[in-house]
Amino acid sequence: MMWVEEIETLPRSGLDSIQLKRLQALVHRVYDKVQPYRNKMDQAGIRPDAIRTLADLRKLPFTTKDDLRASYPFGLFATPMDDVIRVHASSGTTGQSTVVGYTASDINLWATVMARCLTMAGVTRGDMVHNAYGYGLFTGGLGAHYGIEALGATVIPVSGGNSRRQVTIMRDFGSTVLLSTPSYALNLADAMADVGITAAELRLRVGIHGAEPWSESMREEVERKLGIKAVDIYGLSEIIGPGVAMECLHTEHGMHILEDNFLPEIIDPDTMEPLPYGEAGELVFTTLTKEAFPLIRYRTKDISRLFLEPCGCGRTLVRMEKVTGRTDDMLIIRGVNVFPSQVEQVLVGIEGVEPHYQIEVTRDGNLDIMAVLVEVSEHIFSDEIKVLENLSRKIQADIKDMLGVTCKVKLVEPRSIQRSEGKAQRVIDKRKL
Ligand code: DLL
Repeated sequence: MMWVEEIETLPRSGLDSIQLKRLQALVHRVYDKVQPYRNKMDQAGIRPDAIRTLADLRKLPFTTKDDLRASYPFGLFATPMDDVIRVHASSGTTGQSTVVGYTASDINLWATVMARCLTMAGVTRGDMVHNAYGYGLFTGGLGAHYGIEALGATVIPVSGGNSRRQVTIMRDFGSTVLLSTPSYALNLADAMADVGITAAELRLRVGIHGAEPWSESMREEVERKLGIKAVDIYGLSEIIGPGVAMECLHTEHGMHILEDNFLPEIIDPDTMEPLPYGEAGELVFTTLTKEAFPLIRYRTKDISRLFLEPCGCGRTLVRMEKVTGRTDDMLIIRGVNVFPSQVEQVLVGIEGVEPHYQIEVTRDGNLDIMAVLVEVSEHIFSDEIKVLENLSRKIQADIKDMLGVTCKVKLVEPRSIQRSEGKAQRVIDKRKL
């Protein structure tokens, strides 16, 4: 168990004073060590010692994904590279992906917050944990892995894919806890049906699912098909990876944020003013304890709400509502974060293609299917079938290279994609979550 009672059940004033101390130290540190932060603070006329209370947080400038891209790959790191022992990256396999780094102490912190999250779901040393989050640049697999080990439970580092084999492993090894995206949990349920293994033959007790949005009806389906209690876990690479917030077994109303490390705010995405508890808006985080890649007021673009009401588990940590949407157009396709602008970037480099396109997302069973409709130019359209086939194959391969996602490509006639009068509607998301 990793139940840090002296922090997790602190009265508000105790948590506030820990946060303030850490925030002050952080602001001094980034001002001294990270040029882009110093520039931004200078521009805003803020000196580090202007932070006297937690309310002064709002004086600090926001950080956005664009800031991260502008300092790609390591420009926002606050420690020398010699002290960085791991990097991860999200969204896209090339160019402007978001790169994050960890010192040894950051990896330790990550393992601890992840272990604290697992504890919220009742995971203990005695558990056999089936970790089906992807291992690699994605933070899911390795982030969860270190947390499971820190807790002292047994980790099965199975990663994603090969679902039938996974089901056999779950049965033979007696997995008691499943970690996966919610959609992959449903895939595993299908694979069970395919190989003829029933939930009753498994020892699974709880599933910890996140990395993509999922609804209450999906939760019911996962619980019914796998015979488990399914809980939500939230995180993002920029802030640390999985382990930022987690549902406990007492609540169906939000995830406890590990706010001794990750200081949350909700802002109005238009006015950028902080909103009071209970109101929906964009979630913003400041990392209070990270060394290599600290972030100040990072705009997640995720929409949520914060609640302070006491929870049955005894934790006083603030809770965030299940993420209900985003303020930008980011899509999550089979666990990969995809921005329509990345698809556009591929298309503009291809001869014979018009800059008119639409991305259609559907779900076949539990699998996300992305189709890209692309207008071709007049002269290509009247060409032979073979030319069109080659073009479509090239677009598919280039998108796969750029994003790591296989999509369907449909070439359509010139001027057949509806022109909009304002903002083009690039995405049609037909998934019913
Ligand atoms: O998805 C980290 C993670 C791994 C979380 C495993 C939970 C479990 P990124 O790839 O950087 O990191 O994607 C972060 O995914 O801004 C949200 O839009 C979305 N997301 C993550 N968790 C949830 C969730 C990982 N529980 C982006 N519900 C975030 C809804 C989620 N969306």
